[in-house]
Amino acid sequence: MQFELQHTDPKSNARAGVITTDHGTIETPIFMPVGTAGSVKAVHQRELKEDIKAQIILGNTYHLYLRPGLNIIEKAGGLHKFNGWDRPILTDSGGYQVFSLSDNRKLKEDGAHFRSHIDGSKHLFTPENVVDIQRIIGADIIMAFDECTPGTADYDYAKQSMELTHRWLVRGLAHFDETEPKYGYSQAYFPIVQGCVYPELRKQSAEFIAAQNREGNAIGGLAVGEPTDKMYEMIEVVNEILPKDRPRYLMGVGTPANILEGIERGVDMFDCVMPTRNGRNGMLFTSQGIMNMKNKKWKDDFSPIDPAGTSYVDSFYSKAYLRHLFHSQEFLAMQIASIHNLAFYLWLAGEARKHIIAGDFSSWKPQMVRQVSQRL
Ligand code: PRF
Repeated sequence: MQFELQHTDPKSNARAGVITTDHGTIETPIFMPVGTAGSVKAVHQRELKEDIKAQIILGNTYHLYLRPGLNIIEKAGGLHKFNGWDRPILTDSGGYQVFSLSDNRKLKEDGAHFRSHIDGSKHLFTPENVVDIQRIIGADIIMAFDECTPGTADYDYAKQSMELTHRWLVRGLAHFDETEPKYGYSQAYFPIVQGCVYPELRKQSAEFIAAQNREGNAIGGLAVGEPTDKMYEMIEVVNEILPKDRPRYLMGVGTPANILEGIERGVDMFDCVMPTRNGRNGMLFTSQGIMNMKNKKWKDDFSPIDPAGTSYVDSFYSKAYLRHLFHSQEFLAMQIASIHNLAFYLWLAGEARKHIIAGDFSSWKPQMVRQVSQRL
């Protein structure tokens, strides 16, 4: 994997670059749709490519390991072959999902012990075996095994948790460096900064992560219950330290406004379930603001879903029709909303990139933050 930094905004830390992987290039800043179980929910791969213009998608170690299981994925020749997505894939390492989904989880020095949320079976994730699993899945970008410290943790807990994440990182990296990709293309390993809302811990963690000198770096443990301005402050502290010539990935963030604020502070990659999960619930993000499609207000509004939208669903379907689909609990409602929201998120990252390159990001961003945050 390579990263070429193309432009830096003169008035902020926003950057435009290109990541090159063996499955193709990614223009940054980028939003990565979440495909937890190897599928971006309610969206075909063809729509992901042609309508949404996704350049990379996410998969989850936790879900894929439990179901369909590694035998099937390896037999298929990796996740790209299994799901038909031939562009880059990044997989999260499982630690975060163990904590949000599994039953009976316990963190110990060796790793995370847990029971499957599907059938109650017992499992252990370690920094080493999540490398093996992500090698078998065949992700282009493999994530380190970390503990995502809750945003409300006290200093002592946050410090111990960060130190555990660092010890796990050293083990994971050693194992990564002594193992090989399975399918002939290369895989990168991104370490993850933790440290909760404590600037001195974030600094320590960013220094530790930067010293590993990997192809890219991630910022974890944000958007997990801390105030939004704390999140922005922590991104600033960390990005002071993370190397400028490597991509920076802010995990699990966020709203359209969060993404623009992250870009301004030097983040290159984002993922979030919001466009798909909230979309399936009737929430549409647009360049003019946020719409709840279940609202009575749209019942006889036959105008296009989003006249400024870039995907075909935006002009093909009306607001009134989409509202009707949601009220009738039609599957098509979720498909339309997911395609629209993802296309909008990709458009927003692409516009940010254009404005960084044009040199007017700093004047474009504040008015865009206002627009995308309005309730329509
Ligand atoms: N760690 C990992 N995955 C994550 C996070 C994290 O801290 C977050 C936090 N926003 C989302 N996904 N491994």
